[in-house]
Amino acid sequence: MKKFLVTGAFGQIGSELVPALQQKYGVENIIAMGNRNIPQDFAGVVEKLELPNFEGLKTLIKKYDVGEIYHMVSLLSAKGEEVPDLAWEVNVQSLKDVLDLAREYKLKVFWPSSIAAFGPTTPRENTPQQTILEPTTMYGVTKVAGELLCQYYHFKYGIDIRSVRYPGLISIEVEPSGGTTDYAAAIYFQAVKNGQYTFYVRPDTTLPMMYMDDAVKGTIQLMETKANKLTIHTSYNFAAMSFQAHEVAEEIQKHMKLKVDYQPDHRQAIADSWPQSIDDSVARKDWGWQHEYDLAKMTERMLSGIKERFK
Ligand code: AKB
Repeated sequence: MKKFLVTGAFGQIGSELVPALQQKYGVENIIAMGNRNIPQDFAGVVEKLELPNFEGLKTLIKKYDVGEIYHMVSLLSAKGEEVPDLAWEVNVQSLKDVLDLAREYKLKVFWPSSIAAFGPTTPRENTPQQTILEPTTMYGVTKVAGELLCQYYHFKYGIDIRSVRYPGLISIEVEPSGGTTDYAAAIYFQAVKNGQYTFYVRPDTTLPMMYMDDAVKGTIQLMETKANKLTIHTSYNFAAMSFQAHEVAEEIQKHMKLKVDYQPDHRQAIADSWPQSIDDSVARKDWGWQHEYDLAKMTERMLSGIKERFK
């Protein structure tokens, strides 16, 4: 059996995608590649490599006879504004390397885009699949460039590349860092640990969000869909729920005491440049995407999971 290579395997998505792939395809068939935060007790095949590194990646593909890559490594929006040159290198150059290797070794590729591909000129409500892409962050610029590269390689070289535009992701295993939507996950951890959270956005800030179980399920589902069903070769709109910042606090307060205050910082402008809700009907039609978690169900799961982890 050809192997699966996951780059960014120990980041927020990778940490939950890898176990799901291991369970589905066998632990020995998943190569988890990362650079930092590799857990000492990681159960599986692990490789340490910092990207971009074309030759290093090529060596791994040959060593393990890789057939599919989930290329998850990415610098997120807030971090990308601190180090825009590095964001370009990591997000775009490493994708170009993966796509060139996909040509050479006939690889199937998954690559994550984001709602950050949209910008202030995009319709903010129920943002359509095909619309204006004029992001104002370097992260968003790398996502638009990446989407177009994926589509180009698909039509020019026939490569099977699949992608979704992830909303803010909320998960128990790894707290996100360097993103704009991080508050929606951080509040759960701070609620359990300290009973207090200071938002860095206004209470009415509304963004599309998704619980990680749904994100992982949808990602694998897209990769398993027959190629002839797919009509989008840039990246699929992908959505579950949208809520205002104060609504997540109120949902947690139904379960426990939590004090919140609001001190908006530079991330507010990024949040304000993104859509508030996403029309993902094309994903639902083409490959049967359906989310399971809403805010209430996610909150129960997050609070019990975090309490269990830190007890
Ligand atoms: C971020 O906030 O930068 C990410 C994203 C929406 O892609 N979570």
